[in-house]
Amino acid sequence: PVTIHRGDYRPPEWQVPDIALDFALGIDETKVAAALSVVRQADAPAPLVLRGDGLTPAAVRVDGEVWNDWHMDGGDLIVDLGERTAATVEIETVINPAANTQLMGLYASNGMLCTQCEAEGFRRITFHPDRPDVLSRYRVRMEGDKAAFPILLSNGNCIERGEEGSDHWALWEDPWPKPSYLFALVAGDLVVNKDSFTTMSGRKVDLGIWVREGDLDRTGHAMDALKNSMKWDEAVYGREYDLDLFNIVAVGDFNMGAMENKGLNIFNTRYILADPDTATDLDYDGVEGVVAHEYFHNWSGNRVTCRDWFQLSLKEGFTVFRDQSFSADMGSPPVKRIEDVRLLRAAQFPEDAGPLAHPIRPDSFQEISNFYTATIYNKGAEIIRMMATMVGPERFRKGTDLYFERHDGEAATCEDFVRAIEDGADIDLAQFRLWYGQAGTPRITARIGTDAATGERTLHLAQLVPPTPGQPDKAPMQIPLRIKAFDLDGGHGAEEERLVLLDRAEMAVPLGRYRSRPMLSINRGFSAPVIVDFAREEDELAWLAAHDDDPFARYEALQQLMLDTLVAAVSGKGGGSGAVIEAVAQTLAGRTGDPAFVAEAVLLPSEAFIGDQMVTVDPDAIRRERLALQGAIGAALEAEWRGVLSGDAPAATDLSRGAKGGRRLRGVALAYLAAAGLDDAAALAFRIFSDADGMTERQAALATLAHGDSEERAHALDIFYQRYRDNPLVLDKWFQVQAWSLRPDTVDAVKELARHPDFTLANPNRVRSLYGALTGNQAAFHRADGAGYRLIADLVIALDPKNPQTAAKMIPPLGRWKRFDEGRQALMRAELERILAQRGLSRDVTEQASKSLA
Ligand code: HT7
Ligand code: ZN
Repeated sequence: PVTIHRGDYRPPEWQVPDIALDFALGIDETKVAAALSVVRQADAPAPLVLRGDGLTPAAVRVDGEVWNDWHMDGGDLIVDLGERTAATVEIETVINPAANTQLMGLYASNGMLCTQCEAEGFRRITFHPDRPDVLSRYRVRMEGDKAAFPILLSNGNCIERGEEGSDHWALWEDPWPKPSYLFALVAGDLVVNKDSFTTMSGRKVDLGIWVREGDLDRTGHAMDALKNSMKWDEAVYGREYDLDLFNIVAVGDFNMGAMENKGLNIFNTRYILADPDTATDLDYDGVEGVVAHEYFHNWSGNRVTCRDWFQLSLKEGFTVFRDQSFSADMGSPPVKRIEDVRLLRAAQFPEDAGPLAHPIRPDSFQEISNFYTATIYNKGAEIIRMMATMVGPERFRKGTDLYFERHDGEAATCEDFVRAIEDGADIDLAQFRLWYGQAGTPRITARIGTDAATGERTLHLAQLVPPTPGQPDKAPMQIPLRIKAFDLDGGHGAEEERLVLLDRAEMAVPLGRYRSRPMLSINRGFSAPVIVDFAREEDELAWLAAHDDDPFARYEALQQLMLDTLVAAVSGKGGGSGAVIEAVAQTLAGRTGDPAFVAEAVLLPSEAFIGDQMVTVDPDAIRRERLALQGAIGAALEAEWRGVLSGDAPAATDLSRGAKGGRRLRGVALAYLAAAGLDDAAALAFRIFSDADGMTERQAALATLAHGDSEERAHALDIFYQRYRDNPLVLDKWFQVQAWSLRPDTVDAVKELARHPDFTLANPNRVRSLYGALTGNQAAFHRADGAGYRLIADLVIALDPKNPQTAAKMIPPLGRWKRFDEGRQALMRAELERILAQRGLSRDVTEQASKSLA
């Protein structure tokens, strides 16, 4: 495969200011006639390179004449336009949406036609430069059978429509120039939830959420989220929507979460459909967050787009930061921060520590689809967050205002963003820029020193950015650390939080005079995406868990206490669980304040996160010790957990913060009681399952039962299946809870479930719900005999010819082999080699598997 390098970027030789597309729609055959008005940018004659993937040109015309000066270069169409500096190039292609199992380009999903063009899907529809720095105004005519496709949608505004026999057609025009990756088209039998929003300048925008008949009453939450997002972006960033129409369409077969096409977002149904009976509170939050994310792209991504795909984090990191801030404002800021950090640690830290590590602005890639990663998205968001932390909200807003003003209508770079923040917020980010180029999670060691004569305390900080593939040596970064040193003796007066900018390999920070060692709260709010090594005694962590005034820091202290206990137990140096039980009890005692926070804080660290603390991960010991600690906490605090569960659950229709938090804590309480092995645990879980009036309680109880081997387990799984077998999103949950199970036979169960009549490789949600859940189940996936690895490799091999993008996403867990014992290492490598030995492997899987072996 060819490697593309960031340094090789050259501006386009031809621009395409206008493009007219004419679609004659059919499920197995769609004819596309494209007319590209092209304008040469280069001084000297240059061939027009139009990218194509699986296309054959049925006809080529230039300025209305049949044209023969063209040839194919691989899949691309090269048109020789001689001395011309401008021309209209017309090309006809024919595509088969029904055969498009990759779900890129124009494809059929459940009888409807839809598109996915980011990153390089447009070239599967028609020949085009298909690069984000070529921006065009689009005029799209679509025609098709009225009965099959009663609804015809594209970007912008519908300016004309008409009928011809059994066909009808629509003409759409988008006034805003856009790159091809933002093009979209939908044709199908859909119903709409209509609403409107009046923008800050008083313009009325028509809103529509389009779904299948029968799904309409599950679109209310998405609509509320959309209107809240539009309002929030005006209030917080001064960004107003810029078309008279904003449509969202939900499709069942989708490779990712959603897509921000201009004026016509296309969503995975998972992030649109929600009602209390079928969606959990977390699903509701997911809908809100993704609707916001896609809407925010209208400015951070569409109005200001990316120059090339190496700049992907310019739109994704910034937009994730924006959607995180929005969700925090809509709910509980500390809980949202905990969730975001937990995700970063679960998905991004391992990526940064493994063979696929890359900076948020990568230097090279083979297949761009492989770079829609937690690093680009979530670490990218952390890097924007650090800039916001360093300058504060007002100056940050000045910076973003300047960014939008300077680059509106342009294809920009990460460097453009940093420069706008520098100029608008008045800050020097010269050293901070290293975050864009250096991969790896910085490790900070912290130590408190004392001057015995004066009582003066000093915080000694040292940073190390670990080597990553292709980057053996790293320079020290600029790392903003929010710190506070509490004085337990009261001699120090009121402590202030401080922002320390660690910008050298080593640094000493004077703390002041403290009679006894201060309680140091460091990286409060997770102000930097780093790992802090700071040895603290149990009692210090317990004090911070109970008293720190930063809720995130309280959560961190309790997690660290749990982590230290678990790591010690796994390495055979366990000192008992008393301190953890005591700290959990204390936290639980404050549950009336914010039950969602308490629920997060008392959760044990995941098996994977415990493994990340170890030199060699021992999945079986981690499973054993984690279950033991969970059981001990469950038993010791049985009365408290029962207290949480006593009384009725909040009504499922109550989506207030308190009700959601209450349900979350009830789920945690049930899990602790079950882990304690109490005689009535299965019966209790089954009763909660049966009495539940909504999916949050029902799924939590089912997941708890799924870990065990009670009669109630089989019964509940059967009831759930029978009730929801016709609802694909809920059926995904049925597959998922079984693949998450802590039972020792989970790999065999997953193998069996893959043969279930409702399992299909054609639907990415279903694949993720079964196999994705398995790779997240550490002890199952890493079963010592390699059965988990074999299953995933078999999946990759079977899925690659159908959907290489989804297949490639399953590989990274196999690439973490260096972290395991020799036996597992050999088994994991053997599966990666087996994948690579397949003939006709996609570029996506080849890149991921070969890099994973390195
Ligand atoms: N910007 C969107 C990316 C996306 C995508 C990328 C590759 C293949 C399929 C895809 N679907 C959507 C999603 C987002 O970040 O908003
Ligand atoms: Zn995005």
